[in-house]
Amino acid sequence: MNTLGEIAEILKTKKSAAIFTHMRPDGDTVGSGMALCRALTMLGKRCEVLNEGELPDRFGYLPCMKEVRTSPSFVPEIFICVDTSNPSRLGLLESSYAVGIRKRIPTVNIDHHVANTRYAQYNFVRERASNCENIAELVRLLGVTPDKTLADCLMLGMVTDSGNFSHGDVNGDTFREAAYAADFGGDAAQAAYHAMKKQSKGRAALYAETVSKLRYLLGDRLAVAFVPLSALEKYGVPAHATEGIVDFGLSVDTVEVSVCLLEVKRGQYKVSFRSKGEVNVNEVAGVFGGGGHVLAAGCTLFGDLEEAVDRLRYAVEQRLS
Ligand SMILES: [Mn+2]
Repeated sequence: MNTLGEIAEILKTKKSAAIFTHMRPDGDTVGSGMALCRALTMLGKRCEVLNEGELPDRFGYLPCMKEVRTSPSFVPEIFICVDTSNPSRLGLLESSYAVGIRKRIPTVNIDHHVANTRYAQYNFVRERASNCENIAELVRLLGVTPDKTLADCLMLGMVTDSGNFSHGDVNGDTFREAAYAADFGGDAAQAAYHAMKKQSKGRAALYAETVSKLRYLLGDRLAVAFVPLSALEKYGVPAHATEGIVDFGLSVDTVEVSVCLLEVKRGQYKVSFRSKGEVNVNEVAGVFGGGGHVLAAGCTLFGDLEEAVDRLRYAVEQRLS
């Protein structure tokens, strides 16, 4: 492992960088990427942020997000992955990353996921409510004074990954870094509305239908939500509109673990987990080849829905006291 100070010194010696963000991008990965890109650009370096696909509209309130590209436009002196626990999380960009390694482009990994595999040449992994807290510290170590755009990018990641400062892993550092971003113009209220709360009528209807069909297992300690492909079609919403549904189950007082299964194609489900703390859902997701954090994780399951629910129920049951 390296220190952020060492990584700052390495970045200062490079004239250009490509910043990789993870698939199904969230506010923390794009916030980390754009904030760091802006800092490096202010230092006179050529820099771009990459993501495998188009960004969700909810990040569009920050005009700089339009600059995120789906493929590299130049060969940089260094690769930086942010908020990405392993290279397969880069999705379609994993091959670009692998080509760079073959060309001996040095790699940096800056992340906050407990399951991070330390896959780069230079690694900084520190568990925090958001990776943007790590990036805020790096920005200071780079000697950059944030402008409003940079501060808004940091705030986006901190607000979204901390559940609007409500998750169990929020600590003093979260608030200190949020205060730092706010001091330079980062708008927390705007981030919370545009990136978290705002929804279309279709999404509101999908949400209402899904939570009305919530199932309770293991003596009401496990909540299971299911979103079939047909529901996305019925309400005309994209798959990422299901984000947040898993949090509803956890709000029920008896529930320790909440799960949401999103049917991505016939017989294949993207599974999201949330825990109140008794169960380490990073471990539960790990049983099925996934991972994430102690309180929030994900994996993919295949096969019949009822069998998938049974496997999840068993894995959670083993970890409930
Ligand atoms: Mn994150």
